[in-house]
Amino acid sequence: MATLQERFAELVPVIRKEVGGVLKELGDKKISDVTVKQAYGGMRGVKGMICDTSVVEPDKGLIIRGYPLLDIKDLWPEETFYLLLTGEKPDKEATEALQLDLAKRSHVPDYVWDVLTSMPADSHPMCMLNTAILVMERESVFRSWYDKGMTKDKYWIPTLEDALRLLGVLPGIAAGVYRIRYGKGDPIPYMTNLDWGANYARMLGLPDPTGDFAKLMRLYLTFHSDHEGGNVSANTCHTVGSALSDAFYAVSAGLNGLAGPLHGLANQECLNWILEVMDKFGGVPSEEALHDFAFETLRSGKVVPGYGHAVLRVTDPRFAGFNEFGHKYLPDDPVFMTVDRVFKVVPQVLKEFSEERVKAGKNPIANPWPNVDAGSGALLYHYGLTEFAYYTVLFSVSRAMGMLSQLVINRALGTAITRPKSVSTKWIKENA
Ligand code: CMX
Repeated sequence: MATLQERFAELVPVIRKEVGGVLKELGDKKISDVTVKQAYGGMRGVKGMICDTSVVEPDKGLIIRGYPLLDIKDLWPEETFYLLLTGEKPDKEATEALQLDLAKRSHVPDYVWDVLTSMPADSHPMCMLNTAILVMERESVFRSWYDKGMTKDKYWIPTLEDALRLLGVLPGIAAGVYRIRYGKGDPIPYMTNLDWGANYARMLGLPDPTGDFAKLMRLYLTFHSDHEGGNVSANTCHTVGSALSDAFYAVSAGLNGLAGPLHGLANQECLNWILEVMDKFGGVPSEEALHDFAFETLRSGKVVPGYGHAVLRVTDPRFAGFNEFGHKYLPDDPVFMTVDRVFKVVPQVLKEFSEERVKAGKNPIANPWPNVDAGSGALLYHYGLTEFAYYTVLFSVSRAMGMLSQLVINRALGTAITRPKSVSTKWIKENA
């Protein structure tokens, strides 16, 4: 089977023709209306952008290139990247070629370590990761070709090269951030004969005698890779990339959005909340205790992290997949048992609290079910990754695959610079 680069090169004329045809035939059709509430409300539900890598169905969750996530949960992350970009699962030969391509690009330059080791000791791991990505921007092949002069039809070629460089180097940087930030010793180099996910697990330096942690990392990296185009990280990466900022700028921008507590940072908040409950009740709490603690959290004006979603209206299949992993590999772990019990109790609490909110004239909580962040932390904690401020970095390495595949596709299609029209409150009052 063709390498990723060869296959995507074959597909570029095909997708250009397809999109050209769609635009010619359907260009003037209407696909969405926008209410005033949506304009003020984060454009929720407004159909105003295209993403072909994945879709999120409210009642099904993530579907990558037509495959419901749980049907492809055994794909390794690099295979997932191939699928995201081309719409096809790679065979063994194409996977190995991609693994080699990533390994060839995995060397972290010394200047990155110099910058990271000179950052203040209390820097957030997400800030360290993003700083490292930005200092590597000088390596952008896209910027170098652009500065020399390049025709638009070639934009995707150096963008794919930047994407591979970033994906090659990200596990090493991310693992290095962990080791530097938490005093775990020198960064560990990438091993060429090991897959991408297992490499990341190994470079973190945590003991993994059974290889189960590497299995978790592969699952984790596939699960977090993409969630269609409108979420904060993907949408931000897309917007910044649409200005022809290179992949280093665009991915870093997206990850800065992922660092927000309502988005990717929720996974650190989530485990924090679980440990707080366990601390308060001296171990795995009873369902009654959890019920009361969840209400206490909500009444104090805080969110229950890991629950709710802007699009989903069912249990996130990513949560379900992690939950299955927990039941298989660590059923007796007290943190996992607490997460599992929270899953039994919190949806009902959120439903009740939502009714209270509605009676008080507030918005209902649209989705009381767990999202991806509710379950992953307990699994990482079990394998010794106990520094939960680090968890969003793991999410970032994975999400880079989705953002980069979307970026490369958009470069191939020559997608226009993002520029929606904003209106003023005065305009709304006069015109709505
Ligand atoms: N706990 C408490 N209140 C919640 C809630 C939760 N888990 N989920 C939603 N609500 C509240 C919202 O804060 C909002 O309140 P206001 O109207 O007073 O602002 C109200 O319910 C309506 O929100 P919604 O329509 O149900 O959800 P949104 O699309 O506005 O927000 C999300 C979605 C994820 C930000 C929200 O559910 C939330 O804050 N969840 C907790 C944080 C979290 O888990 N984030 C991770 C999401 C996954 C990811 O992107 O990585």
